Amino acid sequence: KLPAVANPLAEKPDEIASNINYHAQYSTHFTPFKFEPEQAYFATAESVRDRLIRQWNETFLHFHEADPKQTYYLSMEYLQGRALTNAVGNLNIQEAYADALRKFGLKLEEIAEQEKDAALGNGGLGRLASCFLDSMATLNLPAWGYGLRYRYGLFKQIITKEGQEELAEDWLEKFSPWEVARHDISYPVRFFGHVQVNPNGSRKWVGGEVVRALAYDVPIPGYQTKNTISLRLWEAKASAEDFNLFSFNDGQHESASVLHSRAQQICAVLYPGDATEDGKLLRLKQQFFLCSASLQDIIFRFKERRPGKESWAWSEFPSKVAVQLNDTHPTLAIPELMRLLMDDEGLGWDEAWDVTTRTIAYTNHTVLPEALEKWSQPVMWKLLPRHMEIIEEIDKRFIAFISATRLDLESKLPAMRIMDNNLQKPVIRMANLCVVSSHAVNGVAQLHSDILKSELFADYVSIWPEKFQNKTNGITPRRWLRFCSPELSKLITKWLKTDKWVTNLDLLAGLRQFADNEELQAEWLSAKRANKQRLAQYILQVTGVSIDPDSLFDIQVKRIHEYKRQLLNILGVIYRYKKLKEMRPEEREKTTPRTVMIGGKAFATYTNAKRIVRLVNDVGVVVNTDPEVNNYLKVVFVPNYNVSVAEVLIPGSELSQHISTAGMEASGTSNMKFALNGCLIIGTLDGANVEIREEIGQENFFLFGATAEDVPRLRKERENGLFKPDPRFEDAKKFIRSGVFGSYDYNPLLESLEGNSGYGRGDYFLVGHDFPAYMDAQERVDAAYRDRKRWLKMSILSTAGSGKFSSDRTIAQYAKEIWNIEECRVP
Ligand code: 26R
Repeated sequence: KLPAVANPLAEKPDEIASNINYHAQYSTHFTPFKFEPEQAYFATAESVRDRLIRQWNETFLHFHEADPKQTYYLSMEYLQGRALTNAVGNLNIQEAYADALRKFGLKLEEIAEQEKDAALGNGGLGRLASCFLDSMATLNLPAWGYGLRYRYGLFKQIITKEGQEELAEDWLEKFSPWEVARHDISYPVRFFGHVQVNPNGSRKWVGGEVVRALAYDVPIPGYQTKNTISLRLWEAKASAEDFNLFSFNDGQHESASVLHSRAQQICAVLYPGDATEDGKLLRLKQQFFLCSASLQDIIFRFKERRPGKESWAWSEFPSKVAVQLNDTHPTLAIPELMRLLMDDEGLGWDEAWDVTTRTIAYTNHTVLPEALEKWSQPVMWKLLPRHMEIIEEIDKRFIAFISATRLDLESKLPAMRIMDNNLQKPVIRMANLCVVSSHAVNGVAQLHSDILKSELFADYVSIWPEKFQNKTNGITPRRWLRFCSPELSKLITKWLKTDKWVTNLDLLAGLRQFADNEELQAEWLSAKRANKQRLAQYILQVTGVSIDPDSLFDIQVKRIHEYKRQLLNILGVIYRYKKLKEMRPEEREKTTPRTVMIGGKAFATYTNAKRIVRLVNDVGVVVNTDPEVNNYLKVVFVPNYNVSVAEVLIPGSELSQHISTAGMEASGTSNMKFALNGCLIIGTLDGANVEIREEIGQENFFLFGATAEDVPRLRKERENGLFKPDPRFEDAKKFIRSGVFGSYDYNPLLESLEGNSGYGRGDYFLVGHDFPAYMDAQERVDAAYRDRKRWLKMSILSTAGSGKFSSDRTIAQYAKEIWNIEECRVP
């Protein structure tokens, strides 16, 4: 029997159930004779999507009519995770949808589990972009995101006896209900070709290959507001003219469609390996594709909102458009905007330069030398000849500017220039291009921004001191507390007597006054306990290891990298295991039982990172099956860490590790998520840890290790043979070498900790130096955990002190201090 005509904005569970039923029968790719969780998920998602589309259209129309200055966030990465729980939560229809699904005998939370993560990003930088979109929408800001629609996102990680294996993650296998294909919106993007000089001296880029960029819009709802913004993802498609019908029909199937398959490669994968020249070229193509399509779209909209004008007041462009570059990955937006303004719109250099620099702003996310992008000049000349001319001109003018105004800086010029011509391989330094061409440059935590000013960009600071800013990162409290921990959220709302904290996170400070309250502590304990149980269930399900919810849950989850020092963590675990083995049973009884969970993906070609994954797994196998010890210690490698796994891990955590070598982690954002969820931090004075410790109080933070200031001196001392390792550190390494954890050869990994100098050798990351301080801090953790009241108080104070780390605060600062945009609320 057919259902009544659906009302997409239905409020009543009965009507919603009927909408879901309608979609199950008419919208999805599934047979209507089955209504299992997967079909239920798609039908529910499509029903929710109807609402999103309505709001998103209203938002677009409102922006169009109000014509405010608008921000465009350009990012090669977005780690959106799942959308369903977030959408019904933000739209405030969670209860109604849960009720509706109950009518089918289904649970909303279980249905939500069916969704695949959209993992169009690698780690911190991509997840930050996604948190920012949530805040832009929630703050009713006229702002959009632009990105690429990768066919395959971040790989799926499988853990075997040999360590990590990578599989393609087919997130679009059964289509995504959260994107709207915009067949009406597409732009041509050119590659290769040459520059044509016209008789009047103007220049034009012609020839080469042209692919089309097609828009897919992902609606991003704000929390309890009508405003629903857009994440516009581009997909590459060849044009029909590029298909050689004649040769195809003649049987030359491959060669006839070569341009088609070449176009498809552009958005095939996130971060194509760049070990080969072809890989590098493809990555560069991706970057330009994003920049060119987005800027054409931005300029189209600028014109569209000024109908009837023949010549545009381009000097007004920066008062209507702000473009934020998420790291240097979209740097080509700079020469592309220059090109569009000069070659297509006829502006002169000075006018185009003024518009460009007032439009563009740049965020730096890392100081690691190997992550600072440098593109080969010959490759750029081939792929983007006109952009190369423009970049050379910017470089030339920068040199002239320094020579004319700052003779004192001339000796610094070789390092400050955009072009690096002194190598065998001439390259373009993308960060330098960004600094020279942006009106604002920011770091992502106070310490990081200070390091940018005193080191990486020090020479520029004396020219443009006002350009350099800090915008400490933040996280969305919707996904990272309100929705991932409903238990704790309910409690917080009860004790604060308001749920306004969800959009005004500073209100959490109101919990401080109850930190000692026994009633709150008891409720806090039971909420955390429920989350721990859920986490234990999950671990059992994905690893087969059963963990004890009465033990201390200690978690380190992030990309595996030597500077993040998962090796320090596991060496500490190994030392703990060795000590436990040496103890008499009565002594063991007195220790604090721990479950150590480590998770994260290693870049596929990063050998030492992969060895670390394997070591953690090997240690787990031995420890977890050792009957003498496994009541006091368990070690689990959590496979395939991603956004949805984080949503289970973080609420159930009690201690989390943020232990990078000081000065190397730009900010970190999971540290904020853990603290917000009442998890204590053991960490170094690095990135945002510094500010988290300030906010929650030093007595509630387990601090250890060298400071960023100490690091260069300590490395020098080491080089000069002045480092004396702690016996505990030597013991831990010896224990691995003894073969207790299997026969795999860990010597190459351990050798990175030996010797006197060199990146990846000579203990560049100071694991040995910080080891004793780390072990001492771990002892303080054990003692604190044994005092339940004290621990609960610290936990409550962590949450209470996390207000600053809302991405709403971060985005409000970007809006005011960089973008100069204001709220544009849909009535
Ligand atoms: C160019 C290529 C080698 C590359 C380098 C680095 C590609 C991607 C990256 C990712 C980096 C830039 C990243 O994710 N940085 C992280 O940004 C987070 C958000 O600001 C920080 O919290 C985190 O400290 C930082 O490592």
